[in-house]
Amino acid sequence: MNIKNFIKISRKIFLVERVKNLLDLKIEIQKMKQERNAVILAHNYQLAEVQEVADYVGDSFYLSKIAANIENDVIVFCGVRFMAETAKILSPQKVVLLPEKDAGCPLAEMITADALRELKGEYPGVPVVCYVNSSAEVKAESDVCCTSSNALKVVASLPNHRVIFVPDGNLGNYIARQIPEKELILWQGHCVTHAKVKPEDVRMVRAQYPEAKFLIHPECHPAVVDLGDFVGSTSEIIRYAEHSDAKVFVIGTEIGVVCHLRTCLPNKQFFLLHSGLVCPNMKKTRLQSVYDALRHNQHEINVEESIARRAKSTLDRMLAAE
Ligand code: CIZ
Repeated sequence: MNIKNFIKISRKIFLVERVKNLLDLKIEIQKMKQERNAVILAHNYQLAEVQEVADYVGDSFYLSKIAANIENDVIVFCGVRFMAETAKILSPQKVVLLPEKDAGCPLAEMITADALRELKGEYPGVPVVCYVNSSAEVKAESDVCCTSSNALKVVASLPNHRVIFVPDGNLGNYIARQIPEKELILWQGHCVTHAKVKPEDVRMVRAQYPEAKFLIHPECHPAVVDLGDFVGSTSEIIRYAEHSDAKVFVIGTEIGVVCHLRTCLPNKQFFLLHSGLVCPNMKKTRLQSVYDALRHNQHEINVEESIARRAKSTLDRMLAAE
């Protein structure tokens, strides 16, 4: 056998083995799930192999509502730490597992509770809206939480003229521009993945796909957001693509959404706006991590009681605003 054929056959064997492994893992995960009365929640940014075994796939708002209402004993949260923390705060009696313990969110880490307390000291009496991408401690220091799908509604519903918005400066800016009657005090944090997109990228890709609709996430820089045909959260982007008559879309958010759309809407075409739109933290969770989480009860998320109690009020106000 020549070397080329050898490589070809080895690659085939490797792929067959990998598919077999994935199938075996999927079967084992289903068994473990039943045994432990567990539910698997996966964020829209998770790998396809993880989304495929999940009972619910969506954005943090949708998944928070599920976590608050389901009856299972165990929640396996395939996402990043703040999401699993949110699930634990809303469902303290359940075991909440984060399959990859180092799956964090750099945006959430851009503000601490101490820094927020200091900011509140500069603006006494001004309410704080925190984006869901924040730690439990920051939520505990805030008045109401929001996600990208309800941020406008939450901020607009407050009677105050001034509102502190943390930690995403780009999302805050997007909201502020829609409600000029309010003054938003913005923390200048940002999502390091969405921040990679520059306006030149949008112009370049538009020239490549002039017929495409550009669907952009509000975590992108305002100059990028301004060039979109539609701006929305991951779920809103998915909904827009489902209902639009257009056939070609360029997606300005994490690649997981593109994978999801390509699977769900095979008759439409989806392109990623920028090759850097891959969240390394969201991609840490693999099928093997989900299996290990169920098998070895890892990694259990707990939130200190006094923080959880205050953070829950912040989250409950968001859920009640719906
Ligand atoms: O709300 C979420 O889950 C995030 C982080 C983004 C989105 O738009 O879904």
